[in-house]
Amino acid sequence: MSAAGQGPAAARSAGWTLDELAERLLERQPRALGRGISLLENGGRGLAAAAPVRELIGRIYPRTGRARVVGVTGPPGAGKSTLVDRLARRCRQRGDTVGILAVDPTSPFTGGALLGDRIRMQSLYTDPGVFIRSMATRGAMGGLARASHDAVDLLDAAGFDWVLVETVGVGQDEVDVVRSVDSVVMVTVPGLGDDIQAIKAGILEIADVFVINKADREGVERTWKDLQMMLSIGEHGAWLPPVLKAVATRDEGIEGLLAEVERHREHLVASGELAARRRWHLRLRVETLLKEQVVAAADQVLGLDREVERGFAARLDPYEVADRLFTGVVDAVRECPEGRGDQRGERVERAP
Ligand SMILES: Nc1nc2c(ncn2[C@@H]2O[C@H](COP(=O)(O)OP(=O)(O)O)[C@@H](O)[C@H]2O)c(=O)[nH]1
Ligand SMILES: [Mg+2]
Repeated sequence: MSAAGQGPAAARSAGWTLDELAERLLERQPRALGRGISLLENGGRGLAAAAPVRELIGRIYPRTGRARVVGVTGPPGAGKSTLVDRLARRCRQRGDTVGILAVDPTSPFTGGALLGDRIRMQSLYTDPGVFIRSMATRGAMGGLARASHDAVDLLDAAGFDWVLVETVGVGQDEVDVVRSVDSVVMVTVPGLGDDIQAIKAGILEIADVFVINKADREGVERTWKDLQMMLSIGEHGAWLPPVLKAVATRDEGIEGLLAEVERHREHLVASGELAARRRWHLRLRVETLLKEQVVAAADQVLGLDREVERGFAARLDPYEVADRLFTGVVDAVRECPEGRGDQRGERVERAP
């Protein structure tokens, strides 16, 4: 970690050093939260670019682990944002603070929805106990998941009692996003037969609570039965995911949903699965970072494009090209451990 007050340019451009940013974040200052998340979004990839993110996370990470982190996922238009809005209000009524991350370009939180929805949600924006931030789906593959995991850490460290993460349950990137949450709420609507097939493919295994929203529409019972059927044949451990009904726009079913989310949380704690899940999430994040680091290092040492070009021209197989790049990284670390920019290199033995 660098000396105090020596924050990198990204933080300094906001007029604050990294230390000042971290301090204000931990005080839950909205401006600092916004800046912090922008930093995570913009500067995460590569070796040099990752430095500010790494330093920021290093400062705030010791304060994480307290928040109840809930993911709300499902197809576009299912009512996720409306549900998140209602859940947040419930939490506020109990005196709890709420951080909301909308990883969804069509979210009313990000201005993508009907005017009425947006106006209704505006009262949350003016509540100092609520912080709302949308994260863009732009950027490189996998980058969104990393940035959103880091952002959850940030809100957690800032001391929000709840962190609600809204995400569209479609692509792998979105599935990865919910791998930072303790409980996954899967939202569906009546009559989406094909949709349930899609759910089956990816999200079913990771959903802890199902909500059939828009229960004011026809076909609720049918969808309810379909889901129950799927769950009865599916694999699940000690926790059988409940299937609830809600009409988010009328605030119906929200208390029940919150109760099930809390019951799930209690189950996670009592069974020891909360720790197991968090350990698993840490593993996935470490793996992702490690891959990024190795790729970035290979690019720095030998040049990824150059080696691929060379391999292509010489008709080398992909294993050969990858081996050469990897060996290049290993050799570079052996020859110049100080070049890694930290003390860990000292333990790397020099090549004979
Ligand atoms: N009829 C009905 N409409 C709803 C319900 N919940 C949300 N909606 C509407 O469905 C639309 C999409 O909701 P939104 O929360 O933006 O869905 P998201 O894309 O999943 O976040 C909005 O116009 C909501 O007002 C519900 O329970 N019943
Ligand atoms: Mg939405």
